[in-house]
Amino acid sequence: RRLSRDPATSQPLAYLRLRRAIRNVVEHRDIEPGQALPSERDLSRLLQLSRVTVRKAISGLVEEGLLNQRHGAGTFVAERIIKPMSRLTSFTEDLRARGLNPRSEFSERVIGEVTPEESMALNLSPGVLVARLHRVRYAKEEPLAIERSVVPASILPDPTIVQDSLYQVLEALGARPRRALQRLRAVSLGAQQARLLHVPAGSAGLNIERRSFLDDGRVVEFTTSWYRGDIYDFVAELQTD
Ligand code: 16G
Repeated sequence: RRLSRDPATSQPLAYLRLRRAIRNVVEHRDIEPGQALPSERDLSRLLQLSRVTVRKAISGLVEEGLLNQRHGAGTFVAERIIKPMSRLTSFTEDLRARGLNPRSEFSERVIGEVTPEESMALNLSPGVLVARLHRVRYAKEEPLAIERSVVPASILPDPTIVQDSLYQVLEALGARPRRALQRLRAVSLGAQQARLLHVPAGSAGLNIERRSFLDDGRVVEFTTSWYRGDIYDFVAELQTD
């Protein structure tokens, strides 16, 4: 944190301020998805910032998945939803950052006994109680994903308190996930899932399993999701050993 501040003024550095300003523009949809940002040169002239500062701010937002760069064509607000794989964020946070209003429709919010599969995933003994949430997740009227979350009832005793964001509720309970393991695989969506997601049966989807952990190593969620393949891009930065 200290490194990101100007030691003389203790103000956030210029590129971080610009990054926040552009993030605000995207969040408020002052520039719509698919539309271009002013060129690097125009931004630097307009804002009296160096090209290096502008470039640094933009490349940070490209990494976050909010902006796209097309070689020679410029920088655009991302149209598809680009999810960096190395960040442990929630659906609600991802959508809000894009100026989209997240909403959930629950078909299940109950307490029940853990199944054998869940007890393995959550590291729980047989017979223990878990909270189960089953919902379709929307941006405004558009369904984007189906999600089934299982959380130990010792952490979430009353699943009906989750109205929008599971992670916000967990945070309020002092159990915000800190680390997660995630597996993705390509699937073709069955008739029922396709109907819920408003896409033709057989459309491409991403089946994602996430197990999230607390600092003390307890598993806090086991979530299985079906994300629409026509909307989501999952990206990761790779490094050599
Ligand atoms: C994301 C997570 C899911 C988590 C949910 C919480 C993926 C593939 N899955 O959808 O595991 O439970 O966010 O979102 O990213 P919420 O706080 O908005 O309920």
